[in-house]
Amino acid sequence: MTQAASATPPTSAVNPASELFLSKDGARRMANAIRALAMDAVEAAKSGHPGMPMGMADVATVLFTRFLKFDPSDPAWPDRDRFVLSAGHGSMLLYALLFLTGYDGITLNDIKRFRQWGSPCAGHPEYGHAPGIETTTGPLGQGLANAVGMALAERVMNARFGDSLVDHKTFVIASDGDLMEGISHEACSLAGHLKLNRLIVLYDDNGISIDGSTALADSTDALMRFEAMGWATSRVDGHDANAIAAALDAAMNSERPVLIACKTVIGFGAPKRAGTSKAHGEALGAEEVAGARVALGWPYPPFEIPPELLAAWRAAGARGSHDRKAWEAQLAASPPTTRDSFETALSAEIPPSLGPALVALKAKLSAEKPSMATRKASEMTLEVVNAELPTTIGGSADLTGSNLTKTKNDPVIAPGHYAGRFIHYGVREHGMAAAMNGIALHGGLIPYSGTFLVFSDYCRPAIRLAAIMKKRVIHVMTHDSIGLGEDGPTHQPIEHLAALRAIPNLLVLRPADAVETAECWEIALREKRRPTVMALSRQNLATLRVDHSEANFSARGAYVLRESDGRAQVTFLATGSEVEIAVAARDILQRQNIGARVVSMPSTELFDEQDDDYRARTLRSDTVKVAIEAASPFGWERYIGPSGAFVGMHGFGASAPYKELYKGFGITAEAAAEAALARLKKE
Ligand SMILES: Cc1ncc(C[n+]2csc(CCOP(=O)(O)OP(=O)(O)O)c2C)c(N)n1
Repeated sequence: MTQAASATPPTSAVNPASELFLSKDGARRMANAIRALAMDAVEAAKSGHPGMPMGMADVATVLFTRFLKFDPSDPAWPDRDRFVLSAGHGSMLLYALLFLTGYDGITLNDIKRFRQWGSPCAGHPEYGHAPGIETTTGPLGQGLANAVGMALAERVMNARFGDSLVDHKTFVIASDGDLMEGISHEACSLAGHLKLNRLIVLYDDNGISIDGSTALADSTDALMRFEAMGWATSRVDGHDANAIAAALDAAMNSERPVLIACKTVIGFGAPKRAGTSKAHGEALGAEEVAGARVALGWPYPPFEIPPELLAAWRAAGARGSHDRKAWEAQLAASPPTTRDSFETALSAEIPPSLGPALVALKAKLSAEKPSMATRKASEMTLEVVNAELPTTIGGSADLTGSNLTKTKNDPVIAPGHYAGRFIHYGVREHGMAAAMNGIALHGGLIPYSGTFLVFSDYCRPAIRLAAIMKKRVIHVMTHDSIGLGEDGPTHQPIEHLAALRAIPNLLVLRPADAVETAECWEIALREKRRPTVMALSRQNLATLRVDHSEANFSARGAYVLRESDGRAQVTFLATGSEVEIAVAARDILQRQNIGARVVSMPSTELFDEQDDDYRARTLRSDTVKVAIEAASPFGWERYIGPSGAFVGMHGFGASAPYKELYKGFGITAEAAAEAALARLKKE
């Protein structure tokens, strides 16, 4: 660390440094500190994106020094404004801001190690790497859609807890690429509809993307587009601090979400590369960096920030401390019940009452043995869950009546009315999944929502990010196989379970009956550090767990549902709707005095996490294994081994009543029993 930057000036020494950022020239010099750090860090790493931070430095400086409500000494302050750098490739902008304003998590040394192993300054901002990084960005459009979820969560929490505890904004820096991505349409039209007026997007309108001018591929009038979606818009010179401040001032009291198109020059200051795509994503090179130093009037060596500028930045960082303390006093003075429920919501804990309530539901289901679709069982479970857990917030991408995610007393969230618990996301699966990530990131709420499992493909990029970020986001995905019937192959998921199981840190739960469904909900809600996809049937399924037990068997991922009578020779492994087929196949073999057992496997991930002994006892290597799942065989080899059999789908489905489909595709108890017998004969 250099001398100049290592010394954090004591607050007393920060003589009205704010003078500096209030003057146009001072703001430019402060912005140049961002520019210098960005180009030097990219230069040191020999990789990265200098253009965007250099272009948006003036905008970011105005935002962070004069508008954003934050306190680096308490980065998790619940009522802070959220800042999302949606154009995550410009990550050095964020790292520079976090360092300059005084967050502990990013040091100058970290910046010097930009993009290196172990540095929090990763290529793209990664949630959890350092305080102040509100979300993981990089896949364009995701951050913007996360921000919609954050802004919605803010309004919902505000409706619950009032202005004194929840009253903040969500700011976004988004690029041309963010706006070109389809997800921006989904998320931003929802934000416009819901009148999320505390969402303010600073659009880096530099007209450049990787291939060159954006005019190569796009001629949209972004302002007209956003106005049509119900946003307020304005246009400013993104290098004029006063104009930026005036636009932000106007945005602060908008009744609609706001898009401010900031006309900027990518790579501002770089003599040859500024304004060209050459500034976008590679180190500028020694000569260009030296030229930029001259053009910007920045005579300092790499990574050196002159003390008066650092002091001014730290003063900007210290601005929020007073508000934060006042907020803390307000929280302390709130009625104990309000404070309690606010803190409980933020703690993300599940109330102790939930366990017994779900056990009671399981007991009822085991006793009544309904024939019930697991989507219906999920609805029943949600009635219990939502009564115990005020923090859940449901929704559906226009399939509410199919997903059954709306419980009886869920009021709907509507424009200007945020005291509800259910979000009609519209036909916007991708926007929904990303907004759910934003809701989870905001804190205080547990988002769950629904679509058909086949449309998990439309949600996948956001689900993947939830998994990377380790956030509890629960996707209720119904119509989980050919069992949905007549809608045919476009709607019948085949490869989706395998594809979702391939995402690290994602739980895929496919319960076999109503009891397992209750168990799976409990698992998903207790998983504080990973998202869940719940794959649920459209068709009715028999209750197989008829002997009540308090224990959550599904939590082990797989368990023996039916033991064999006599010596076990065959193990059927199945998930979801195919477990009842496995039970029937077992009965066929048992009638022939062949000992067969059934393992229900609601989650391969949870099963893989069990100890060797449990897995060996469950799978039994001395038995022939037959897996039954109405989906792709991909991945089942590891459980059935080379001599096992798979009964399932080997291509796309078809349009017909579901019972005929199961017969037509050979997913029957008879076929499974025959597969087992054929394997036994070979032995
Ligand atoms: C979904 C997605 N597609 C592609 C990319 C690769 N990529 C990174 S930046 C970029 C476009 C750059 O243009 P713009 O968004 O205008 O950023 P700027 O050049 O202004 O920095 C692309 C295609 C990505 N990060 N995410």
